[in-house]
Amino acid sequence: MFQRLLRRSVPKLVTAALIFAGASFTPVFAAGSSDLFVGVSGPSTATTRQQITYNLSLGTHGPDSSTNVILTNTFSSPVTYLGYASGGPCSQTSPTVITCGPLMSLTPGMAPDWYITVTTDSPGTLVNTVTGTQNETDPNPANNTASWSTTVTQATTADIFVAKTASPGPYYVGQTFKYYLWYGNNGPDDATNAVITDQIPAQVQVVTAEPPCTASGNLVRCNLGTVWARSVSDGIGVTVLPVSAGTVTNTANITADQPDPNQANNSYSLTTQIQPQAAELSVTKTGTPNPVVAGQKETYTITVTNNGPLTATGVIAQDAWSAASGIKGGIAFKSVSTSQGTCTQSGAGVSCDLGSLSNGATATITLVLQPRSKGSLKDTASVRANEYDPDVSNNSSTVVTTVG
Ligand SMILES: [Ca+2]
Ligand SMILES: [Ca+2]
Ligand SMILES: [Ca+2]
Repeated sequence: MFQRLLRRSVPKLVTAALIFAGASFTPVFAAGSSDLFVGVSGPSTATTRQQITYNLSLGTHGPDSSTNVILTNTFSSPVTYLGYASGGPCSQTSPTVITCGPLMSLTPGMAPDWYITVTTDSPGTLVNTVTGTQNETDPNPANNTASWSTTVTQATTADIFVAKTASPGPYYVGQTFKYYLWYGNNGPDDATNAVITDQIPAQVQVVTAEPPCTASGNLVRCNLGTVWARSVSDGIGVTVLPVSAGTVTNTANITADQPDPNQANNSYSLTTQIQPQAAELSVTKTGTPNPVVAGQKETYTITVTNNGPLTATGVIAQDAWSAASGIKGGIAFKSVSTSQGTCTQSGAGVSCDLGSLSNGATATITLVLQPRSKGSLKDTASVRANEYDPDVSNNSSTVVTTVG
């Protein structure tokens, strides 16, 4: 049904079109005569990615007005169209063509200026050829085209970079340490308005940042100004206070005005491990004399050291002895004393409650035993505290004494 209707209607439409084309027809725009002219100017030099603005001028010497005026900008290399002012509207129809207009009526005496702005990534000579068209017959087509040449040089580039280090670890909750920000410029050109930004994770709080860096909360920003080509900075310290244990990954970024051919080194991530609050204790012991004569006294000196960083609390040092071989006559406990706290003996051992030891402090325990016959005497001291100890390898110490 529908196809039959279509078949019937098509011949009628064709007939109507033929009648229209064959009739005497007067166009809407009267094709008068108008000497349209155009001009173009712009910068004679520019760099890649720099904005280039062209001034497009147009007018007519008459006698009639120009109507439906369109200016076509044809470029010798690809451009990016950014916008127009005082005219237009314009649109980019291909990488090398920007079309402006139409201006419906341009009367003799009118001298409008249109402006368009582009950028280019291509160094070399950029030629913009502007051609005006109109509905009217033009007695002088030669002035309907104008062109402007701009020498485009490659913009400067600078390979800036940033790096980050930290003061030597380990790092503990409650103990400040420093991050160091480093930066530089591999060139080839100087970098201007270089800025480092570093958003430090909340696990560590920023305490202070050295100039030229400043901290706003945990965001560190460093306005570096100009970074000379082929230069490397000193480290800029940022003092932080860890507030929770775990892994902290922190990324610093750097930017500058110039295009950077190597973006990979414009950010730097540093991972640090924050330990729980800790006190690293160690114990050493010596025994004199060695060898000792059976029946004589053997004196052990046990030294407990807190290597920090926190004060150790509830420090307990224990010491146990035994016959590694021989000493059938047994081992007699003679005495124990300590520089702090109290020691108690029980069987073949003593336990000393040393209380607290501040960072860097030591406590000394003196133990006297008497092996009663020949053999080998083994004596082991150990230490522990309430705080986490990141290195337990040094928490015990053994001395073997020959009894002759
Ligand atoms: Ca003309
Ligand atoms: Ca770079
Ligand atoms: Ca230890």
